[in-house]
Amino acid sequence: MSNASFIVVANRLPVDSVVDDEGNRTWRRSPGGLVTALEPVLQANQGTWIGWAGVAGPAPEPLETDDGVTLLPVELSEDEVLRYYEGFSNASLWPLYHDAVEPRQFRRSWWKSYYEVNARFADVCAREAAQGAVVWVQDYQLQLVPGMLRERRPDLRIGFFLHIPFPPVELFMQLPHRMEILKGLLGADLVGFQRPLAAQNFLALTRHLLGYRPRGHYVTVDDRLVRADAFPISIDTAYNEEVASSERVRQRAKEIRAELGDPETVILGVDRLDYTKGIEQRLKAFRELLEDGRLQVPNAVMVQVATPSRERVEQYKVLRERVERQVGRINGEYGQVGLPAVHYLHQSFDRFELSALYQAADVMAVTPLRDGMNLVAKEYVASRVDNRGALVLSEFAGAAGDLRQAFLVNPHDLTDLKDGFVTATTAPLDDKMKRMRAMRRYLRKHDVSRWARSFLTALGVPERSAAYNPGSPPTGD
Ligand code: ADQ
Repeated sequence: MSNASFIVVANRLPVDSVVDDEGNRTWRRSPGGLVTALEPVLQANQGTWIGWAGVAGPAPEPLETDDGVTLLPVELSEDEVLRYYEGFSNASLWPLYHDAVEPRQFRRSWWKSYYEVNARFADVCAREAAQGAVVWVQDYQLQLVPGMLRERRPDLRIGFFLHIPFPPVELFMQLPHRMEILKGLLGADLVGFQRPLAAQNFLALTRHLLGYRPRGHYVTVDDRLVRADAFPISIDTAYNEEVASSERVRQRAKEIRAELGDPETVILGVDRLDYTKGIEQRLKAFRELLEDGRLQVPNAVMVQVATPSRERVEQYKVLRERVERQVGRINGEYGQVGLPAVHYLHQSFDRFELSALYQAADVMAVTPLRDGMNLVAKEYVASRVDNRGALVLSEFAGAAGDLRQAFLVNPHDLTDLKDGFVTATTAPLDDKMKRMRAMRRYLRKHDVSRWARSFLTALGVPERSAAYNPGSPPTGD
């Protein structure tokens, strides 16, 4: 047994293993909200992050960062990437948990691989954890880990956080091996969700499937109390504001507007190219608005950034083709020479370019059919240091529970979606600024470090979480 007192277990490490031109293996940091949130706790405890390094084949050697954090890669074979990750995680669980907005697929070989990979993560963690350590397991790819870990190490304090929605009972019941998944999650002391409704769905399921009697946020499992509650994730607000305030970003935002032909209205979408994000519905709404003459090119243009995602999964290939065909059709019908109606970018950008895009956008369209939270909505608000711009936000994004002053729409209702765009475009400036100010205030208070702190405090980690040291181990095994 090793001596890690704080462990994060996630499908991916916060770094990618890459092979450079000379064939040497190096690490590339992949900065993200989760890393920012967890870094202080990991550093204070000389913690360990367990995850896949992003390339199939034997796991690279563990890496110790300058801050004393250990990154521990877990091996995934090519076949496991196909079955555990692309299969069960992304073609079975992902669509089902997002209200089955696309049909889910089930294959028995995918489940077997999901089970085996989860067991591997649990084994590595059980080996690394110090007596009484705190373990925080992340997301839908690892739902069996809490249960497997508890079997191996009952002395641990285990938290689990689901980044995506948790479906209502009727939908969850479709899932083969539903019982194992539910029991896997119940291995945790604390199961965290983005929204209160998700926690309620989960607790209702323990009653429905297992005959338990949840009370408030708690359910008793054997002689343990498991808490299920909402912890809406957020962003590093101060960092987003800092980037947005830089001269470089301000200049670039002006440039972008000029490059777009200085239109009156720039509507922006920034999403992973995923069918849950409602990109097709958004494009359809924009096309109909042009058709109806309620918006006109070149006064109004749309920029759609669609980050490449899960490109080997069939549904994602089909989606890309459909979106690109749709963009082509809109530009064919409504574009002018040198002035397309939709600027489509299938690329990743750095924080500066994204921030400049946010600042260049009069209307930000965040209209997923279903989304756990949606950080793009929050990044847009935090980046509007000028208090301008308007956020059109889907009621089905977890973010709608936090950003209440957004222009809320139902993306399943095309008329409502179109009206939302027009209202956001034409609302008086003082109304828009009032909304933006209120949302910015909210995000200043509710940032990602508060999210991590509140989860860890609920898990029993003392309030001074960044300097947390678990002291004397609780009794257990
Ligand atoms: P995602 O589905 O990936 O996350 P989201 O919350 O919107 O969705 O986060 C996307 C992130 O990627 C944002 O930080 C955004 O800035 C970045 N990004 C998007 N396009 C980019 C581009 N072209 N270049 C560079 N960066 C880009 C899942 C859940 C969400 C939940 C998060 C966190 O599906 O609902 O909010 O986890 O819990």
